[in-house]
Amino acid sequence: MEALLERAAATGLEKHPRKLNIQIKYGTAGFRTIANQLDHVIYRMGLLAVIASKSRKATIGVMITASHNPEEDNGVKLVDCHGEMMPAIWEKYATQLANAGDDEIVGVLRNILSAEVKNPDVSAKVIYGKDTRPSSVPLAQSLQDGIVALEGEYHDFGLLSTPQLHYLVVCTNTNGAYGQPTEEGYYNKLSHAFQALSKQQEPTPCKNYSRRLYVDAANGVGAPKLRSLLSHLGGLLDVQVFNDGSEGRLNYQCGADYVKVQQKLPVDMKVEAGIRCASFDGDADRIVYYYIDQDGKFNLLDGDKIATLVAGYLQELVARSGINLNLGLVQTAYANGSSTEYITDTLKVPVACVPTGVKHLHHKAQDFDIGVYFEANGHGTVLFSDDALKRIADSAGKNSSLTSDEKQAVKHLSTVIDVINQTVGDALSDMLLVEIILRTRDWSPSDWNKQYIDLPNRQLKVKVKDRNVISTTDAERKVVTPDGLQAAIDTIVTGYTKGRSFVRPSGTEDVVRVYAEADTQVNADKLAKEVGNKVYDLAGGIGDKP
Ligand code: G16
Repeated sequence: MEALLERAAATGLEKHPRKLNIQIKYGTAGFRTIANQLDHVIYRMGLLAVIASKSRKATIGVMITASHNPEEDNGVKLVDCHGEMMPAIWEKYATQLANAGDDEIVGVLRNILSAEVKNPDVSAKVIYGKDTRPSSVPLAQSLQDGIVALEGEYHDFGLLSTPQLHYLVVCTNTNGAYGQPTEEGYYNKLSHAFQALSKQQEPTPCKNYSRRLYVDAANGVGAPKLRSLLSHLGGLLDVQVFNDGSEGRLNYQCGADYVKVQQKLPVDMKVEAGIRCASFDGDADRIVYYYIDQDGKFNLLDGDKIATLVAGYLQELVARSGINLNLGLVQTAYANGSSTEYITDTLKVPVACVPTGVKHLHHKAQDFDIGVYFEANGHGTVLFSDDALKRIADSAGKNSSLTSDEKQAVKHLSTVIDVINQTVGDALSDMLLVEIILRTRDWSPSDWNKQYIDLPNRQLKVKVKDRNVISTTDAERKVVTPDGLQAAIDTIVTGYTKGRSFVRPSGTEDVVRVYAEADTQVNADKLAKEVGNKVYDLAGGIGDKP
């Protein structure tokens, strides 16, 4: 192995040297920065993925994407053998390896191997995919070079959405028990379940729900993947795709992040009142919905609204099925205060708050038989524990002892599981889930929206010299450093009715994020600005003040 490590380091030095002495950190969703700084990082992630595969004795996934970031950025994240993010210790290894000098690589690799791998001779397999950024093509080659350098086996799946890669990792490692480990297998699993659910509901005529949906694909990989999915749906949805990448730039004035943060329509999307619209992000792992009402007003149905829709539906199915399953919902500090109140007081579903990032939400959702998790930005899914799956399957098996309503509920429940990509938040799968629920409820977007009224809110980004001077606690709701910032935020917030605000360093962009909500939009905007200015003053702001 030692000779292999030496050779891998030599290949790195020759073909993928570390050209800039810039430190990079494995953040919320892997490494993300300007694409031209990532060549050596991605080569080294190829090396690390091989070691991770040897450690797990299973297939590891790697996704090349910077998701919602601008087109000139790129990124890489590793997907562990169960389809989850890598544990914290591996994030530490990734950071060490990415920042090591070219002459230090062998030492770092040797340490990781000795800590994590019992038998270095065991074979390794890595599967990977990439988004539509032009820089993803050469970076995928760098990754492949890294895998090959440590003699790992690889499968290049080409263009994929991030959730498709997670799905493929799980299918591969469960030998097909979760689904066929192919892109076609993914479409088949989702579409068969969607069609079955639609049939189970027939012949209920819909007065308010319409099959018509406009989707903004952020000029990203979601566009071709959505079209492939639609070709499997037998016309059950009538979808018009906007921002499909044929003209505009990735995520530029479009996509889930733009629509959520700006609270307005993507550019170039002409929308008639009442039409249900959705936006994906650049790698199709997030979705938000919205519509224009009869007064011409834009209405956002974000991750919180999706979470409450899904939790309410599943809770009802569970109750009707007579199976004793506990259902919980996981949010982050960005969740609108009204959504948390609605979940707690109206749905009466237990709700937990965790720090931003899929790994935190996914992990917490595993505490429940059925764990629904969603970030307000539209990233989320539903997890069913093994025990819950078994009990639902058992119930479906003893069909004859159930009432007809119980039978129907169990049937819906066991079918809806397959519409959901449990491996990670997935715009395509979430879209199908939302559509099936809206159709079941016969709800228009405004029927959905009026379940609770969002508190007006605003998000801002503040540029600072070093965003790591801000540290937080209490699921990111309180600042620990720099000194005096939290006290200042507390004082500002007391001046606003229903005021709430927090700040945190982003893990995907070089900014500090500010969130504020209050009784009116004017006040939410004012509060965000005041807090943003405080961040600028106390945390080393640079450039324009908010
Ligand atoms: C990633 C993560 C999300 C997170 C988002 C923003 O999303 O997967 O969990 O909410 O980044 O993170 P931050 O506020 O730390 O920049 P995506 O869609 O960009 O992969």
